[in-house]
Amino acid sequence: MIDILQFVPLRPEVQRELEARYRVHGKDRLDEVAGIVRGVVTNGHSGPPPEIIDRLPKLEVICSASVGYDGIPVEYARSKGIPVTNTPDVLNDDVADLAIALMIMTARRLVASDRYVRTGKWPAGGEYPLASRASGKTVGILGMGRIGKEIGKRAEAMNNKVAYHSRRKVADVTYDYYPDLVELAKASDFLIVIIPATPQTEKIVSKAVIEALGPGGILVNVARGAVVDEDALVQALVDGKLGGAGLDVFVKEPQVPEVLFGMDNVVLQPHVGSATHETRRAMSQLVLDNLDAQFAGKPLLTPIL
Ligand code: 8YV
Repeated sequence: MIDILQFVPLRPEVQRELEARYRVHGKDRLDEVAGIVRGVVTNGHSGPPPEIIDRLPKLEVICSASVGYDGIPVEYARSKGIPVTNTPDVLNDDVADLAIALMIMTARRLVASDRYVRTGKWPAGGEYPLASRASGKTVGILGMGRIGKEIGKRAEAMNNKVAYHSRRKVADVTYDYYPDLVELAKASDFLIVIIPATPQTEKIVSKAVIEALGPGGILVNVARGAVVDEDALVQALVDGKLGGAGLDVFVKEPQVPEVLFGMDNVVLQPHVGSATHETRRAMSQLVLDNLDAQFAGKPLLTPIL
């Protein structure tokens, strides 16, 4: 049997299949099995780092249960002739749904109003304060890839005007393209962030972008914490220079700036973009399918190119 080093578990029904087909070892057995493992199962945050890759002389493939791969040294692996696969497309709907949910929940203050009811404040407090519409507005999308396009469809279905910024104009969308992110933020009521975390995108949502979105604007981040200047975001919210934020990702997960906890114009989620039974199963299955393809000598299904 082929030996696999597993950094993160797959969904139980797929994990059983993985263990039926391969000899699976946990990270804790790295020292004993480093010389024999031919595949690694991981996710976008868990490596393996270059120094671990160097300890695996027989490694042929790294399969990640994630669409993002900022936690995997893809170029380094590639330089060693080791392809990396991820799990695109199967999670597009979940992440797009969450982005729109965060947009609506933040604009309409739904988490705070829910808390108002649950804590028994309604009877004495009377009508909950008015909030803001999440439709009929301008939704700016940073990143027009497969998930960004799904977000655009949903935003348009809510009678919003959609505009976007990406490195270059995308051929198969008709939304207004803004080559300058600050200008997009100025023109938007909502700015939804769905770009990969790379050295080039680190803190791309800068203080200037946040303040251009302004006191009437809401930032939604379903990408990675690293693509936003989190200190500037927090300060803008504290100073009232940003209208609100719906955040599923943070720089130092699972640590979240505690000053955000008391803000009714902020919605916080624990990185649940793809966290449904259906999607995580599909991601796990795609990991297994890529492993099987590799060791059957067939083309990988979703290699990172
Ligand atoms: C998962 C994600 O949180 O796909 C990604 O890039 O961030 C999420 O789908 C994570 O990778 C766990 O599998």
